[in-house]
Amino acid sequence: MEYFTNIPKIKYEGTKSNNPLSFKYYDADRIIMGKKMKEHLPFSMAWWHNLCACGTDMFGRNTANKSFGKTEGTMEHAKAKVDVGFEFMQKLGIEYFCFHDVDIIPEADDIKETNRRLDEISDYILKKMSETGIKCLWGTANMFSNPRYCNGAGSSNSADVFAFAAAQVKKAIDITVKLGGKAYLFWGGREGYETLLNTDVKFEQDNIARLMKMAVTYGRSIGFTGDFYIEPKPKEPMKHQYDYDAATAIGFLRQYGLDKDFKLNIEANHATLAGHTFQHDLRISAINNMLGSIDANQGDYLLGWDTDEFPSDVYTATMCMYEVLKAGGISGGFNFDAKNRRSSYTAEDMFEGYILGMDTFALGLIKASQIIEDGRIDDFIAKRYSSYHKSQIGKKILSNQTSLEELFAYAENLCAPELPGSGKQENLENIVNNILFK
Ligand code: XLS
Ligand code: NI
Ligand code: NI
Repeated sequence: MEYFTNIPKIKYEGTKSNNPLSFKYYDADRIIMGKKMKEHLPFSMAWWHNLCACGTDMFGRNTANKSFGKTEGTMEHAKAKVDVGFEFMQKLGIEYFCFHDVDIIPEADDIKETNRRLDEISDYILKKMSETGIKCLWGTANMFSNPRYCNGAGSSNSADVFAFAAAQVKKAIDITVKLGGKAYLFWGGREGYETLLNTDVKFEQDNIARLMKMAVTYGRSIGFTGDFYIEPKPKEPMKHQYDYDAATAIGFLRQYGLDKDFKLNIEANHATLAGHTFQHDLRISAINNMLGSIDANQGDYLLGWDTDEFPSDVYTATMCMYEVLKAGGISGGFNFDAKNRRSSYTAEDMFEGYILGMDTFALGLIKASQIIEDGRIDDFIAKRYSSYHKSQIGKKILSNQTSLEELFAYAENLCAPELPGSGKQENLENIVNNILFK
C-alpha cells in the first residue's frame, strides 16, 4: 500500500525547475571525475529521525504524526515504519539505511522478547531489501536511552549493566550481519562523565575497549568482514564524552589495539561541537586511513548542541567532498543523521529535508571536483612545502639524515632565514569563491 500518495518519485529537473519535489543538482547518473554521482554519494536514511522522531523537545510534545495509521508501540506499527521507510527511500533513490536496534521495534521489558521482535522485524526488512535492492549501511545498539544506561554502557559502574550492553551489542551485530550491513557502529552516547568526583576514567575506558574487543571477536567469528566504526562526539548527553573528536578516538583505538578493525564515522555537527570544522575531522581521519563513513548533517553555530539539521551549507559540503575525493572516496556512505525542524511536520517536509541534503552534497561534489580539476589550490600547497624537496638541507630533514648539531651549524652559517613565504589565504579563498559562484 502506498503511503505518500501525493508524492511522486523525485526526479532530477535541474536548476531552472521551481518544483520543490525535484532535485536541482543531484543527477544520480551524471559522471563526475569518472564516477556516477550516486557512486560518489551513497546516501542513507537514518531510521530514527525519519521514521521515529516526531518533534518532541524539552518544552513541547510531538508535532509530527508518524503513527502511519497504526497504534504506536506495536509490531504492526514497526512494520508500517518499514513499509513507509522503503517507499520513502525508493521515491528519493536512496540506496542505504542505518538503524539502532530500538528504532526498528518497540523495546520490551524482557530482553528475550525484545530479541524475538528483532528477529521478526529483520525478516520483514530483509524481504523488502530483496524486493527493492536497498541495502543496510550500518547498524548499532541504542545504549543511551534506556534508564539502565544512565551511567553509561561499556563505561557503566554496574557489571550487570555492562553485561546487558554486551548482550545488546551481540544481538545488534547479529541483526546487522543478517541484513548485510557494511559496518557496525558504536556511538558512545553516555560513555563519558558528568563529574570526576565519582568517576574512574581509566577503569571506564579499559571497559569500553573490552566491550569493543568482544564485539570484534564475536563479529569476526560469525563471518562479519565489514568495518566497525566509532562516531566521535565531544559532549551531549554527557558533559564530557570519551570519543571527543577524531584525533582522540584514533588515539584510543591505537592504544587498545583496535585500529585494524575500526574506522571513524564523522558527523558534521559533532566536529563543530568539538570546536573543529567538519573538514578538520575528515582530514584527521583520512590521513590516518580511518575515514569510514559520514553522518551528514549540520549544526547551528549560535547554539551549543547537536541540532542535527539537514545540510544546506554548500561551502561546508564542498570542503567535505574535497576531503572525500582527495581520500579516494569512502567505503561507507552519507547517512543523513538529520531531522526536520519541529515546525516542519508534514510528509512534504520529510522529503524536502532529504532533497535539501542530497542537493547540497551533489553541489558540494560538483564544486569540489572543480576545485581539484582547477588545480590552483593543490599547486599552491605543493609549492608551499617545496623547500624540503629543493634544498639539500630539506632533503636531509625528510630522509632523517640530519641531527640537531648539523642543523645548529647550518643555522649559524645562515645567520637568519628568509621569511617562509606568504600563506596566501585570501588569494585561495578568492579562488574557492570564484569556482563556487562562476
Ligand atoms: C547522536 C549520534 C547518533 C549516532 C547513532 O548524536 O549522532 O545519532 O549517529 O547512535
Ligand atoms: Ni549526532
Ligand atoms: Ni550520528
